[in-house]
Amino acid sequence: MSTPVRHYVGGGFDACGDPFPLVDPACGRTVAEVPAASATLVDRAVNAAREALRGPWGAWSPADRSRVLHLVADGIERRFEEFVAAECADTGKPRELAATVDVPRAIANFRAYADLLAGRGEHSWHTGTPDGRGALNYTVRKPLGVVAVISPWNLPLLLLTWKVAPALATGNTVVAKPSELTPSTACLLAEVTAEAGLPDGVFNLVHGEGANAAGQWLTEHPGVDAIAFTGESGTGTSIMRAAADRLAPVSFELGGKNAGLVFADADLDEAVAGTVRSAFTHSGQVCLCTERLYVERPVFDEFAARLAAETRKLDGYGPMISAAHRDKVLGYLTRAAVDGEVLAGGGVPRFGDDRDQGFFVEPTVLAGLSEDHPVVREEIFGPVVHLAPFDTEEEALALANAGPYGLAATVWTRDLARAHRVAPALEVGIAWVNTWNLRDLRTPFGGVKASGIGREGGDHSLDFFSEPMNVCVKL
Ligand code: NAD
Ligand code: 6OD
Repeated sequence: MSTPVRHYVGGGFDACGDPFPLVDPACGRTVAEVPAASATLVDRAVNAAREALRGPWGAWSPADRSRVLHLVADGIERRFEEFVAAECADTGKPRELAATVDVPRAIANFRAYADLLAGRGEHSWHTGTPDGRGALNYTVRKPLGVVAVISPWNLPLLLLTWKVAPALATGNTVVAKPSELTPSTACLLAEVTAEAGLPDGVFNLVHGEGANAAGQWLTEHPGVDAIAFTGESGTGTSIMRAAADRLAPVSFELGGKNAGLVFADADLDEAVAGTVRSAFTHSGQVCLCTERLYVERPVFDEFAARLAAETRKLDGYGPMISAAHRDKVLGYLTRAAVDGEVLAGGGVPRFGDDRDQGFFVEPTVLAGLSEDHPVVREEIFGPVVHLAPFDTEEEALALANAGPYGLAATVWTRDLARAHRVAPALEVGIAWVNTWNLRDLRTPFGGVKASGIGREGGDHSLDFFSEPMNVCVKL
């Protein structure tokens, strides 16, 4: 590992706290120790962040902040390989994924918000009043204050920076708590923020678990003004309770059970290749991954056979994040094998090397389960997709829109009118047509129903992390 796991509070690194093991999911070995922050350390971090709001940072102009965000991006770029190595070590993901998605997106997150901020400024003007009396109104955008950023283990750096960059862009200070399973790239990020010249206390980092630990202490802390969280929907509920007492605003990106729709007129080559990506990228451990695929009946058998064949060819994939998560995914597969049909995968691969002690699960295609089966209803967050046929567009929409989640969906069709009819009728935050996970960072990102609260991305993030205030001057 490239850097020891340490807290970063008020500009100083610190490894205090009871250590817990950091396990390499690709081989099951403990590779390092992570210090668990005490409640006192969390308190220190929040106080350092509060203090920094009153320091020079509070007087930095948007242009100054934009410049420092670019310097952070430069710093990640300079240490690109260290970031890639740390992300792969913590998650077990293939190098190619970290080097083409996670780390480039972290850089892009800082650059995108630096550029947006520079273009947008912090004042807007409105003159005149409806009744014709003279007044000059202007709106000032102010930071919320101390923001807690709590992130999960699947895309650790990408998802942390997705919130940290706009929070800093808008002048807040941050206390971040990455997942206890993947703390390393956050430590590198702390080093880079210091190298970039971010004043002490503007970015703080504490490690530890969530419930009854650093995560909970942070969200319950009266000095935290807002909470930006990505993770499970159930955790969102707990955090919302913690925030409710002091009415702290929350932005939540939560779980999903994403559906895909393949119409008979789709380009099946594209739909099969696209579904392999959408179901099995990072072994299904991306919140946007397709776990339910509905295929129009005339092409169902052909599609299922081709998807299963392509799935069997997959190799070089990464493990589940932990033994516990592997066991959870395998539990679903055991039930699916009894109640339905396994078209590809379904078990644990054997490699004949170290990886046999890791937490791998085969990419798996299932069919034949009822819509109320737990495999079809619950988020699995593993390399598992279930196929079912449909007969009409209305039925396809009803199937896709069922269930408690509403994060993302894919539609595969060559019929333009159908695409524009079906995509907006999906109850999700983002629908892709003939593609998956094609991202423009200026667009709204988030979920409906149990998949989230609020939207991030572009101006949506800058709006969440700042508060507009109106000043009215009578002329
Ligand atoms: P998780 O909710 O278990 O943990 C996420 C973070 O919250 C971790 O840092 C954890 O320590 C912390 N945490 C846990 N309990 C807490 C509590 N009571 N108070 C405060 N903090 C607490 O999620 P995970 O297992 O790390 O991530 C997988 C989940 O995240 C899946 O459900 C996935 O769909 C979701 N996810 C959603 C998105 C999105 O954009 N919608 C993106 C990535 C992951
Ligand atoms: O692309 C993004 O901005 C984003 N937040 C992706 C989330 C992926 C979930 O695992």
